[in-house]
Amino acid sequence: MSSAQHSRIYCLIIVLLCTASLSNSQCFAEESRQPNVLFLISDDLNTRIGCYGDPNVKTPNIDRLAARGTRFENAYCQFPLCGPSRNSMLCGLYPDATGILRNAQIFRETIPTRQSLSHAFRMQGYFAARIGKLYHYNVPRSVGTNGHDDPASWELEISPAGCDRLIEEPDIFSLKKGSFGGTLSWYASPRPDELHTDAILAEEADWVLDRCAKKNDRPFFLAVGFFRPHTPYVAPAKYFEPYDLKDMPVIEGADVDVRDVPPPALLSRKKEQDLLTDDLSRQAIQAYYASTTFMDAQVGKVLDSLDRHGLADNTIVVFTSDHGYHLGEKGLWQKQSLFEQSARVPLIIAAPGSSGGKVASSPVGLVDLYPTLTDFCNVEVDAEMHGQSLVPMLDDASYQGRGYAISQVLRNARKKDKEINGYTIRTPRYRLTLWDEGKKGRELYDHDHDPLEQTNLLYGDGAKDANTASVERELTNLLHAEMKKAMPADGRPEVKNQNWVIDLTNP
Ligand SMILES: [Ca+2]
Repeated sequence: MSSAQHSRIYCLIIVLLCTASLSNSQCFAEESRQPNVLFLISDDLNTRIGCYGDPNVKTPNIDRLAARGTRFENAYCQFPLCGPSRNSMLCGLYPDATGILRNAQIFRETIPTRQSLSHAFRMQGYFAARIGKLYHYNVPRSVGTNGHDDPASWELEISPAGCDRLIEEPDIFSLKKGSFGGTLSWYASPRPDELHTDAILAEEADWVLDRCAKKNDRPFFLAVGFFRPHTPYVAPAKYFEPYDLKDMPVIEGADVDVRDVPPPALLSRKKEQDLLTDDLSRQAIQAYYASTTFMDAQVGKVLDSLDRHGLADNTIVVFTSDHGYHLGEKGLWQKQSLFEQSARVPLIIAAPGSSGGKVASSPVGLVDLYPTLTDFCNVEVDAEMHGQSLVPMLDDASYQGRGYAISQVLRNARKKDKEINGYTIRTPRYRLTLWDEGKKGRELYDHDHDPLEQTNLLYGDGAKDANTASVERELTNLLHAEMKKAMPADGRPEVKNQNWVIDLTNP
């Protein structure tokens, strides 16, 4: 072989190598265009925050996220309780299809082959990490453990515990001595931010984002689940200062308000709440607000970290909560009602390349987040979805989409023969709620005239006007159609208590 032939062959090899490496780098470039996801979720946060129009509560960081994204004015959880809501949201299915209607259970016990939201991202090469509470946790006892987590959902899990869990429990005031998770309880901590669990979560998020920025060969799905303002409302004392006790809004006239409400609607009330005087109510509201502002400050640290690491331009950011929260409305506190205060959640999505400060008002659900994020990030999913993609609303906030949201709850969940199922549908104008198919009560509220849901248009046995009757009929049909879509042919999947760590070698 002549040297000319040699050099031609070398040239050919070099050209082939270059072509191969070019197509590789093009391929990487294409992959790296898949956006990252930063999924921020608060626990038990209602819409009493600045960008939702609350005049008192200070949430400058959530507000600035809203200013650069789309705020969903009418977003609803599918079940106003941690475990069922989070399983529904992270599976993209209604609770009747996940079979999870109680806390301390996970969908791997009912529908083990379902890919959770972050699991779907993992299967397409994303790095998925969890910091804090995404699935159900027994708060505060499980803080510092993985709680009722799904290991297949994450490549990395970080579950820190701060002074609120490790040191301060003996100092926390509670309506029921020694009970902090399900009972109204609060404490203005003398310790600084950085010792508290939620601040440690933000610090860990900074560490993970630093790693993602330095080693950016794969897009990431980072989920950060804050524990506040879930009870116990523990926050550093300085966050209590902006909230003067005398200014805390105590609800009056709840007894009159609920006279037209069927009894199952009020069954979330807890006995110890009879102990709440007006003064204790003010303290509870103050501590809830303080915890909200403290959590907001931690959201700010994570958003700052995203900016500092140069990741904001290619990251879609979601901020939400697992359900809303009563602070005395209807005589109720906490969650598990189907009224607006408990079913409604804050939801903000800031997508790269989208203009900010938009407000979408058509009703949407947390069940929509799975199809939205997979759609936006081009993550292929070949599975049934009960939600809709909200991507069109990120472009045009006036887009109506499906136009309604469904929530449900289970009463007497521990007494099988006394169970009552409640379902509610929220349209842009109305909320219709049926208890045991209406046999145990019906409610209809007209939000155009009654945003606080104080007049049940279906109360009493008297004749209804033609319009009310027609709205009731139309919404009942819509609700039934959606319930039918959610319920598997052979009923809710049964919970089989088992070890839910699935075989990751054959996912
Ligand atoms: Ca919760």
